[in-house]
Amino acid sequence: MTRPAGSGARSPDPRSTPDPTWLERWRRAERAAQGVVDEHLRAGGPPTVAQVARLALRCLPPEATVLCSASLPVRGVEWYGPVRPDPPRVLANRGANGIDGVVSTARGLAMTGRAVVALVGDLAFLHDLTAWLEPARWPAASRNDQVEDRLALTVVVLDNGGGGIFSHLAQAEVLPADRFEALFATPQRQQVREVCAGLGVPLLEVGELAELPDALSGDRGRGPRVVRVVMPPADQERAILGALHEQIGAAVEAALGPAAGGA
Ligand SMILES: Cc1ncc(C[n+]2csc(CCOP(=O)(O)OP(=O)(O)O)c2C)c(N)n1
Repeated sequence: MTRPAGSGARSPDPRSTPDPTWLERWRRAERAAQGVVDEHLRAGGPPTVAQVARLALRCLPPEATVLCSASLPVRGVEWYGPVRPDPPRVLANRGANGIDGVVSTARGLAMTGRAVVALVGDLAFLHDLTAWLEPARWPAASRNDQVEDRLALTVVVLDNGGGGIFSHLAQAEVLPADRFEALFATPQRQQVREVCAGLGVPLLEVGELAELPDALSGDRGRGPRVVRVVMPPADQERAILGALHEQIGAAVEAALGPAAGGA
């Protein structure tokens, strides 16, 4: 950046004038925000992506690997995941955030011997059904049922009946409901359950958040399985999360006090 000619003024070196309150203020803001999300976790009601992500990442052991799918699951983990000193490893597919191939990625990770928990939306799950067909297609001679039986793979399907992310985007505001559903939300009915039954994939259904920790810990390492979390309709969840964001903002402002705006 060029200085005005002849001004001779030097902007202060930010490193030489540290604000002693800066770090403490960030910490206060962080504690306030985390407190609100913790309260939300205890709030009950239909499970939100914030609750599922926070609770899953809180109760999984450090040696677990979590694979996050687009679109709400990865946001849930990024925005509401707990802060802990020994977090599980969190991965997501690179690229244009496709919803394709997520279950296959999870299966590949599990085949390296890791305990893998994949958090996926219902459309992402339905987009990659061949991930479940693969072992059945292998000829008997090359199939290794022992490996398959030992896979510690849990695919958690956050089933909000279609592409929930789109309820958070502009098209939800401007399109009539039926057009929005047909073009973006693309809800599907009961398909996760039916597909699991058809493919012989063990399925556990979770209707209450409190059931999630047990669902994640049970039977790990006994072959791939699906945990379907029944989520509220996306527009209902959007309203809950909108209120949560407002509460976070208010708590952070209160924690920082009146000087916050000028700093
Ligand atoms: C291969 C591919 N097709 C389409 C999209 C566009 N897309 C982004 S998010 C999304 C909906 C995902 O729905 P779901 O997996 O149920 O997750 P949710 O939005 O409910 O979290 C779609 C279709 C994409 N990212 N990748």
